Amino acid sequence: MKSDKIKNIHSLQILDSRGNPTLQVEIELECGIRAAASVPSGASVGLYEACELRDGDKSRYLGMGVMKAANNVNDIISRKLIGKSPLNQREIDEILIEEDDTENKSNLGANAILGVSLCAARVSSNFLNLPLYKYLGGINAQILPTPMVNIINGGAHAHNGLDFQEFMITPCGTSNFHEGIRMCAEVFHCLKKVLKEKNYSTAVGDEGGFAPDIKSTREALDLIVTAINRAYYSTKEIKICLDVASSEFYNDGIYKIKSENLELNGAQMLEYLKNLVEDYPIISIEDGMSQNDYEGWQLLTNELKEKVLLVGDDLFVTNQKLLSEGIDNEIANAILIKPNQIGTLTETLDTIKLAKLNGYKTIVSHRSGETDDAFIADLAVGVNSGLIKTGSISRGERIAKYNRLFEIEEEINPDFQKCNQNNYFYLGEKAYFARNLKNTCF
Ligand code: 2PG
Ligand code: MG
Repeated sequence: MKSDKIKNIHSLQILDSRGNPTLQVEIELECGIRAAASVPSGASVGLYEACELRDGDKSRYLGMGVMKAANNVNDIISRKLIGKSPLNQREIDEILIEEDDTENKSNLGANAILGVSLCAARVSSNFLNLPLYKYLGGINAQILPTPMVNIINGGAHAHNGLDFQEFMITPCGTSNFHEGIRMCAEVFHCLKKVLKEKNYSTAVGDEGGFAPDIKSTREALDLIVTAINRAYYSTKEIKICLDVASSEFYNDGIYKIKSENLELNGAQMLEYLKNLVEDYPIISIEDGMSQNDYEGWQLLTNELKEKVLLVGDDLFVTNQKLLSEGIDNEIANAILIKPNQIGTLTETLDTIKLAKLNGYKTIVSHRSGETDDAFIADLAVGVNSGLIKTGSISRGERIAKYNRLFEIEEEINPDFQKCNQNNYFYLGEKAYFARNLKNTCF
């Protein structure tokens, strides 16, 4: 029998899509099987996220190096894990958590820990000769996620005047993943033409969406609706999702919307968002209120939970405890899932399980700083997440995830061109009424 024991773990400092250092981890088993995984990094980071360990040495990569984290993998973590089987994912992750021994993984670094955790899963799937999504989800890993495709970048992801961070589109009622991406790609290309006609820049931001110097949220939304129509779709077929990322412009109880010279309290922010939902085909709002404005979140949820997905990103940071509090207080109805916010695969899976048990939608997500590692594509299928947010129809590190999903779709159902919604998470018109959605895909 070939041995599944870990023989070697090695971490290398590589670069992410913003040109900042990040970690790649490689694991080799005694039987010679290997795998590698790399770690993404955020720009608009939630206050309660696990800690990304950076060297802080200003003379190297302006302090952004991750050599300490890499050395933690090569030294402390290697010593703990060599000889163990990566097939015991929970045991591996528990050892990492115990060795770190801090609430936010600041000792070894969540980047060091996550790299090893993800790599353990991938090397296990290689050992068992299973595709990663099947290793994660077994024979139940059958459903391709609906994409939320970023087409305009603002906030911390672009140097323009837009306060909101992400403007995304999502296809409704297509019968397979390929078709959904095709529709979004067509709108993306039409938006480029629309922007050119208006003499706006068509350069892209961190997540591959355009980053024109647009003057307001409404102007961005108008341009998107024009592009949807220009691509011969209606706003019944393609809807809009927003990541307001409002924690970035919230201070002392006030939301400062610079582009419109507005200073809003929680109740006024709710009115602002409500008006947008009334005027545009918006079906999902992420971080509509700040991570520090629980009251605002309560108002938002009471008012809009039957109409749109209210997604907690900074609010929950993929953390079971924070999600539990949200569930108890009936806040939000969906959660963004970013493995590096919490730091291990096991904790990520536990948070997803808790969300599903309580009827919260799950959206597996990239970070604004990415590598070409497509782990989250397999994760989204493995856990039947239903939704994925992984950037625009441009930039290799975003496309890597879509291309991986194309491969998975063909593997799951070679006849996908003809398939019905049984193996595709179908977001029909009514499906956005999130609480009633429980049976759609799980
Ligand atoms: C977000 C993410 C990903 P960042 O806020 O949802 O889009 O951005 O990785 O910069 O936190
Ligand atoms: Mg977000």
